[in-house]
Amino acid sequence: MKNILITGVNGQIGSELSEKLGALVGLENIVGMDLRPATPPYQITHETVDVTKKEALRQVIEKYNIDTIFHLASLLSARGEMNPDQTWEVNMTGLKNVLDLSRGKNIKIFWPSSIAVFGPTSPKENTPQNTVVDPNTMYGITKRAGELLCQYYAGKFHVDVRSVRYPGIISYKTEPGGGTTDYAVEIFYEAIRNKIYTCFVGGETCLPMMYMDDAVRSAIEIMQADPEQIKIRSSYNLAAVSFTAEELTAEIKKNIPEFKCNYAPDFRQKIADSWPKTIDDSCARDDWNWQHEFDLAGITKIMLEKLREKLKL
Ligand code: AKB
Repeated sequence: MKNILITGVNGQIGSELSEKLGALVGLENIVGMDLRPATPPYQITHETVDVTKKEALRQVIEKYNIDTIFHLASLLSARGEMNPDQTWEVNMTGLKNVLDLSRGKNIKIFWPSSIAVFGPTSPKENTPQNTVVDPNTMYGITKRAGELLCQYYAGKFHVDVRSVRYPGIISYKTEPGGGTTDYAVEIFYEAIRNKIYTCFVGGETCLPMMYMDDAVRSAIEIMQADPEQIKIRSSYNLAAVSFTAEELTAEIKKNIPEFKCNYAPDFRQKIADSWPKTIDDSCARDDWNWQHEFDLAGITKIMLEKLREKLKL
């Protein structure tokens, strides 16, 4: 990892991954790429380029002599349902461009998949690494197809591509956009600002979640692992904690007793119901020693503390 390109750098994960990687290899060795211009503070070189434009992407890779790509640019599940065509285009063409341009070039790739690869008939509890995958959102379909594409390029063209199936990611720096698990971030903002939140999934909805620091560390650790440790070239199940919206509310109430959460499920409920409640990530734990750090209490404490600072409340 000498010259790193991060696509989708302005997004929830990209903005934090760039900081962590900067501390590791030097900010001068990181290029951020996004559809949108750079967001302040301008710490790294930025290229405003669309991942679906292969020639423009090639120029960025060549200009900076890129040897590692964290390919994060993607549309998420809820937004994806509003524009399935664009979701296919960004998620599939973008990934195929990155894989094609890395063939024969010794470029290592990290690409995030998601629990969205699972669907209505996948087991819901302790969902195994290998099981029924029948996604019913365009986002989930692109993630599953993307996993198979990664596995194919690794096998046929020896592209060193590594991937994890992220759960919902909770963070305070950059807000997520367009995901089904976004309620688990929005709830903290509203608890602090207004002490009331209307949650778009029901209180009983249980989904796997992870704090951003764990998510970023998993990406770096899987990329630092020896190639022999990476036995799965589609994507690894990855887990930290699972909790219901009600359990999250109860944890926030320990800190803000007057906080009230109402539940008004919308179209995202069906998506949430199709996803696992808990995940078996023993392959990641066995193969490259994955371990999460943050539990629900830890996530709640840090989110409330950091958001109070950020919102000056
Ligand atoms: C989403 O909700 O779409 C994402 C995901 C679980 O991949 N956060």
